[in-house]
Amino acid sequence: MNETLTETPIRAGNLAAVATPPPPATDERKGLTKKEIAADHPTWCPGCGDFSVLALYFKLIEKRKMWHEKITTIAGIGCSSRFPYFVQAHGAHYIHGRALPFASGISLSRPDLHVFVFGGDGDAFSIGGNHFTHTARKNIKMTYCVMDNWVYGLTKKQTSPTSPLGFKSKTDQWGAVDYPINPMKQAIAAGATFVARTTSTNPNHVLAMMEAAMDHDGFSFIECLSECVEFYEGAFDAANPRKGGAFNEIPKNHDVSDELEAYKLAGADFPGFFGIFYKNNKATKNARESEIQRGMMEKVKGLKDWQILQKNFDRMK
Ligand SMILES: Cc1ncc(C[n+]2csc(CCOP(=O)(O)OP(=O)(O)O)c2C)c(N)n1
Ligand code: SF4
Ligand SMILES: [Mg+2]
Repeated sequence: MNETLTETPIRAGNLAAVATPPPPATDERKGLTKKEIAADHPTWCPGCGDFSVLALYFKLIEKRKMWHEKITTIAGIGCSSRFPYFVQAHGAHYIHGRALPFASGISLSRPDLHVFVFGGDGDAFSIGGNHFTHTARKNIKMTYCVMDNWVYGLTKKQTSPTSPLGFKSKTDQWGAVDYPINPMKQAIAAGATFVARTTSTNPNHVLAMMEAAMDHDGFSFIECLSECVEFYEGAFDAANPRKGGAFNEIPKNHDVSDELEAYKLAGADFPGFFGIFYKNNKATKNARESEIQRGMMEKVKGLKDWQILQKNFDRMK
């Protein structure tokens, strides 16, 4: 900021700007308030589960003292993917299913940012299915929260990859005939290094999962059940004690590094378990690539940019 100001001619009108002190060092800055993080008024239907996920994201930002310039919120397309519109920070409402490759570029080039991706079950597992698999196996550092409502909400009720058998929709008028995917199993098998499940009706649990995911150095994936009150009302009542359902946390003695055990827990009938199923600490793509870059920079130490370029061209001959 000060560099720009020194280049600006000082006139009466901009003296105040010159006198403005630089922002304090980051550790002296106060955390953002909800008012400073909230952008547009969310356009979701009243009662949509996505409101709760957004409110908890704001809480996370407040609690963990993140600042606008250090947060990036990425999404694909869908009701849930409208998320970045409502957050006052950098972000992108990107192409349907392509949020993860976009976020990967940000993560790999800006290690100082917290990269969060939000989206729906269709975005993640239909059109984005292949990106989900590859981002997970590469272990690229980011937090991906899929707001799973078991339906395509934005396009008004088509069967999604998580819709249960028999679900009547515009694409399956006689009831869904395809077996649904299990997001926990899918993520574990793909190589995700943090795999958790929560539900928007349990705010404390959502926040706890978001915090743990954010602290994980790698690809952290959260499936958050988030009811579509318009096209799949009551889908998750069986997971909500206030509606007579059961919220069962993962047993305390579960070893999160045990992949097979995590897989078994993921196979429980709905409502299943909630919490962290699986976690391991293998190196991220971010770390592996920066190691290569460090080695390369060492080799070209002292050379000018054009000499490095020439060396590369020579190697291609
Ligand atoms: C390439 C492409 N194909 C299809 C669509 C239409 N489309 C938009 S959102 C969507 C599905 C959204 O479902 P989901 O990801 O579950 O989000 P929700 O609305 O349920 O939150 C589809 C098929 C699109 N926008 N772009
Ligand atoms: S259609 Fe469903 S998912 Fe979309 S905003 Fe409305 S309740 Fe939420
Ligand atoms: Mg959906």
